[in-house]
Amino acid sequence: MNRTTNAVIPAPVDLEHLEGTGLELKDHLPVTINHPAAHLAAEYFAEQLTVTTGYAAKISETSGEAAASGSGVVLKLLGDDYAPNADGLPGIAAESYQLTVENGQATISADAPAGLQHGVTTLVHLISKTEDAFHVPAVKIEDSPRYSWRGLSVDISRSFIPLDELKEIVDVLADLKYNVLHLHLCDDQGWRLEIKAHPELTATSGKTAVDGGRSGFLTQAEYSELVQYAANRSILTVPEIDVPGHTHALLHALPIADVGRTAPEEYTGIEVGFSELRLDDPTAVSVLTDILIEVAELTPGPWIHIGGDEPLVIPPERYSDSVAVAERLVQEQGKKVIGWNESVRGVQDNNTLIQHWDPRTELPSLVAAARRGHRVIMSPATHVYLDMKYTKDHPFGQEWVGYVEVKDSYEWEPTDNVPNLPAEQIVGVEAAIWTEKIPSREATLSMLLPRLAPIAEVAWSPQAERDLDAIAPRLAAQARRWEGRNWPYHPSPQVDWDA
Ligand code: TNX
Repeated sequence: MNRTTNAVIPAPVDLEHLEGTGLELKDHLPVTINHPAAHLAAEYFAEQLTVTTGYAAKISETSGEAAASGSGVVLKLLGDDYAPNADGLPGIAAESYQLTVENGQATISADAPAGLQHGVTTLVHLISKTEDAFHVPAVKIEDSPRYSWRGLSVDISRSFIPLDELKEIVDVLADLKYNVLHLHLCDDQGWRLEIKAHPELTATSGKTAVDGGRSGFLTQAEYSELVQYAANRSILTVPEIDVPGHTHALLHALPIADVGRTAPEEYTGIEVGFSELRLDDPTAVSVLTDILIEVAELTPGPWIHIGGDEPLVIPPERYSDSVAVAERLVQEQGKKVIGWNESVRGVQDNNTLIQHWDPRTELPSLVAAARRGHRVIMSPATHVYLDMKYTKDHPFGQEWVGYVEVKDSYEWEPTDNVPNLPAEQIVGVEAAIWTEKIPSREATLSMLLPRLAPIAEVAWSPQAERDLDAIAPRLAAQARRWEGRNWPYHPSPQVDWDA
């Protein structure tokens, strides 16, 4: 078998090899679209074609049913309603696509632009180099995602990640059909989003980071540029303003330390759970409101994440009340709420989404919350915390939950990760990268890759007995493309990268 004929990650629902010739790629490859709304996907393909092969694409639009003749790529948009669903996502039907490659032509059809984008991504994954030509084999693929929410949470507080690198992470996400970029914008060690009502937040806490590492912040213009860049790749941005804990950087920057539980010195260590913004205090509530007004205005998607994790020093009742306040303040800005596990102790609205992360605690309360109607994002640290070291001697990352090798990120099943959690309440899967011990672009990308690929498959592909052998050869094939794109990955010994 030519493994490159089946190199696609995440694995499609159905892939059938066809007789006959596939598609030979060449410079000025014709790409024909049937509708202006297919243009973004065509441009995305053109970009990927160039980075993969060096060839340019020639995009043209034909009206109605007319399809291009001769050799090339045809994108057919079949539907006309592309409005996002109530979660701000395209939804399963809109992300589905069909791809046929046969006799010199690749045809992708989908109801919505998101489906076309996934189709062209699959086409790019199928490209293989034979001697000196680039070739796509003859195949027929029918594909649609298992879960509608497939995300990555990125901590830019502990170590800052500048706009260009965040865009690169978005490129990696798009390449694996992820559709949510969750930004952890503030924590004890740094504040990373410009807030016009309180410029001190970034003027002071934009300058700090763990261990004097990478600091900085996103201006509002940069944040909007990132949100748009992601949206152009069918990726929704979810900002997180973590309260009431993880708030030392805010308390350090603003003269309201008396409504906090920590001293005003900067904090650059990696302890968690020691800070508190007192949301029983009107000044603190008004500052948080100012912040949420701007975050809501800047964010087209429906969600704001309120964090709520690790309230280790906060009296239980005050913690629950604070979470309820934060939930209400976000809703007052017209947004829906997400909180980490612990927030189930305070949230009032069953529509609030709960993000499961901690395998050690909160499991019964999480199950109870799901039974009350809360939907759940699955981010079990043991499988999807990509700040965990691969092995003991790995130079980057932490190990509080253990080591997360490629196999661990692949061989797990969202529906049986938390005993008794009703499967129908699971909205999807989100990986996370915390940056206490991830100080550079190289470190970040090599923690993400390859592990983001198996996790993408858990979230996208049909439920299956997963074992590493099923994905290892495809990881090796995709790694060639990662090299071509200068995306560093960790060459885990669990995979034969020369296969
Ligand atoms: C737990 S995950 C945290 C973060 C840390 C992370 C390190 C979560 C909701 N809280 O504050 O950065 O562990 O792995």
